[in-house]
Amino acid sequence: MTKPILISIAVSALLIIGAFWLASPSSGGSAGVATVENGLQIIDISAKGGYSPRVITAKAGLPTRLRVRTSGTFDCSASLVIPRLSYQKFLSPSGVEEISISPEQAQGTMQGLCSMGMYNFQIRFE
Ligand SMILES: [Cu+2]
Repeated sequence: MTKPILISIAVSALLIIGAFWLASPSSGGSAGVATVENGLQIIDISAKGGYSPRVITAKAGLPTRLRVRTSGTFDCSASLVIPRLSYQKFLSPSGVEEISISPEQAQGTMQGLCSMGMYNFQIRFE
């Protein structure tokens, strides 16, 4: 094989490895983590064209406050449903909605979705 061919193979191998690295979930910024302040666990989610982050890892059994931020949200992600909490509300287009989750409710996987079920997010209490 000639040298240019070897170089182009090496370059494309690096590009493929780089693409996999960029696509891996840990560097994608799609997963969220809850923070704990004075014993109260806080989870921040933004709602606009879907929910972000889509997956949040939180501690189980802590009093938790879910803060859903809307900012010019005129799509259906403002129509929020959390079945486990029997929560259903049409959020204002801009603002922060605070939803309390009791230690008893903060167990397992809690799912939130838009009223049509096209967008969703998951809180994993571990
Ligand atoms: Cu929807």
